[in-house]
Amino acid sequence: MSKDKFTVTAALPYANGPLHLGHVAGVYLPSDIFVRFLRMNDHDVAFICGSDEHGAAITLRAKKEETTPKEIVDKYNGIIGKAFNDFDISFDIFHRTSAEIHHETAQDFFKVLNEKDHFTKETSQQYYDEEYNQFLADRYISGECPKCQNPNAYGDQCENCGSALSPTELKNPVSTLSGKTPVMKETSHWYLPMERHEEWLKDWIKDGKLDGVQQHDTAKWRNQVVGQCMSWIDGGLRPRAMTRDLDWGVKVPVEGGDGKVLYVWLDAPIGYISATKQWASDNNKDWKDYWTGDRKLVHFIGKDNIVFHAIIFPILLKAHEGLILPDNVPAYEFLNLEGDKFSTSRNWAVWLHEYIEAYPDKIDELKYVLTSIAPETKDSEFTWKEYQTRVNSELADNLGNFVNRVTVLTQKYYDGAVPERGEMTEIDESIVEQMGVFSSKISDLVYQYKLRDAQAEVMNLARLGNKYLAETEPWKMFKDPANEERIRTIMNIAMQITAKLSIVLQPFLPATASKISSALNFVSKSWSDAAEFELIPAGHSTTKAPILFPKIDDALVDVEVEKLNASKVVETVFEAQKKDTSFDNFTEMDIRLGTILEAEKIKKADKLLKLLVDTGLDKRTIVSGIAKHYSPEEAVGKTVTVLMNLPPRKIRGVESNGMILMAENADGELSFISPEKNFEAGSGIS
Ligand code: B3M
Ligand code: ZN
Repeated sequence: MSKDKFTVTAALPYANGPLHLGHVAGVYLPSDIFVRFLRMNDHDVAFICGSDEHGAAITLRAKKEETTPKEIVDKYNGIIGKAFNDFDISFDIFHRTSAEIHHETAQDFFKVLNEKDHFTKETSQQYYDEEYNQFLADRYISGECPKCQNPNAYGDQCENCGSALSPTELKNPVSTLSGKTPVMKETSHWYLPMERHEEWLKDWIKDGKLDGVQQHDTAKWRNQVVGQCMSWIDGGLRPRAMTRDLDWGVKVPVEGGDGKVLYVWLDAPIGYISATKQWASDNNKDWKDYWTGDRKLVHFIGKDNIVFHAIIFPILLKAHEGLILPDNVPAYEFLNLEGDKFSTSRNWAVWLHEYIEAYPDKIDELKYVLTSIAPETKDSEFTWKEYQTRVNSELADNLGNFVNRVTVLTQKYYDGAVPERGEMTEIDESIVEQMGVFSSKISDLVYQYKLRDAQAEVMNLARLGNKYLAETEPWKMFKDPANEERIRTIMNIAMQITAKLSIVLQPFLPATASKISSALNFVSKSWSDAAEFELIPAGHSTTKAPILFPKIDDALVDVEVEKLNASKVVETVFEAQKKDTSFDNFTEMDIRLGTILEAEKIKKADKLLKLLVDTGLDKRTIVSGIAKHYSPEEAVGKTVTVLMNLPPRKIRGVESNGMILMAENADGELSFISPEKNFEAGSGIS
């Protein structure tokens, strides 16, 4: 039977910031494990990634850093690419969507679809910033969420309640470029009428069938992927704009496309194809072999990218004709950090490149922990404490300890030469039998994308080895020469377990596997070898393995947690700007400085203070809702800002003449507004 061929992609990270552990745990590490495993099993595989360099994610970042999009993508492509390299993620290529070959590929793709009438052209009214002379893509508009009233929702989504929005749904929309209210202006775009594809998509996603032919094994698709897609489809698919009015991106290559670029979610997945083209041409291969025929296309992604990879991109691939559709879309849930969501804006993150810089010798430790807690079926959490516990009690005490014992004892007893086995006892036979199942158990799990469980099985093999040594205790028998043969047998079997570990560890902890390999003088890159019992013959010479996993001390945990807390940016949410007023309205208001002469609490009104204020013109009573923020003693003597010409009002039986103006921060605390210079009461404010 010929082996399945694979094209494996990992979501293209936006080149708008560095990678954090959430990205690594939920896309790059699992895809790397999967691919390393496939290679060991002689599958023909291409492992494709690159940076996503278009879209508002980039242009907004450029604005924030006060530089150009080009500078931004160059900077972060460099940082991300280096981190992948240092972390030893084994992409065949890490490409970029700003490359010429990508622009051509995406444009050709668009033209093919356009010629085949897969787009419709529609005219609509969209928000436009008159100061910047620019149409505003979704992310360039913010306003109040109609569902939860969050004042800072974006035109495509409210990050507070998670609702998907369209820009026109926002209340009090403002342009994030100028801060002004945008106007409506007509524009036309190419749309993908997704509703045309509903029928085949249903069969394909639910049953894995296309035109009645079985394409993929739906049983292997994760529930949340099928669930999310079906709820999208059941909600009714609608036309989606495939172009945008922007100047950063892949230019629309057909007539009428001036000033427009491809929608980033059209161009980015095509990035997988253009990256394959580049890699193929660098390696004397034909890219088409990787996108046509009987080949399995697998997209590793985060859950926020599901519909793009399991609905929109498949529609595009099928419409293009001749290209394969994904065989699976293993999507990951989110990883949290120390009780909170990873957040770039709040700087609540462990950055991959910073970890590597701080702990260059602890790459496999991080890989191990991230795979152990990978958010395969639900959100999970990284804490430095758990990192420490897992490294110390699992890697060091289990795996490291076993390998160390075996190689040290072999050194001590036999100068490193693997001893010959003698008669096997019942316990030996049982160990050999148990050892036999690991490679197939692990591989079954990997083929089902259950990498957490697969790695746990690898650790179980080490555990089996430790248990064997603990039960047989060769070091205790060593003193009695009568046990010589028995000890040889035990140590030989223990050595076979160690050799097996050096194979099955490779996809997960490649650096550790090669440390063990070099201590044993034994290298196998073939998974099928792991099914064998006898991997190293008697007489083969080995050396002592280094300490594989030094213990993590409390100080590291303290330093890292401290660092996180110190760098956390507390997010402040202020109310959105109010709608326009007029200058006349403003000048009508009489605002002056006043001095508080007396202050007292009002009975049964715990928020109110009754103040006597010297306004320079008179002394008047004003009732103010500041009692939670100022005691009467604190208030007396303060210079404050007074709105004078508000009509008198009775509050709790007391007539209030005017209003004390207060500043309010995002936490709802109030502060008097006092002049920076020592001005007297009565000074006007304008
Ligand atoms: N850059 C979105 C993201 O990083 C996007 C993935 C593209 S994959 C084609 O979440
Ligand atoms: Zn909301």
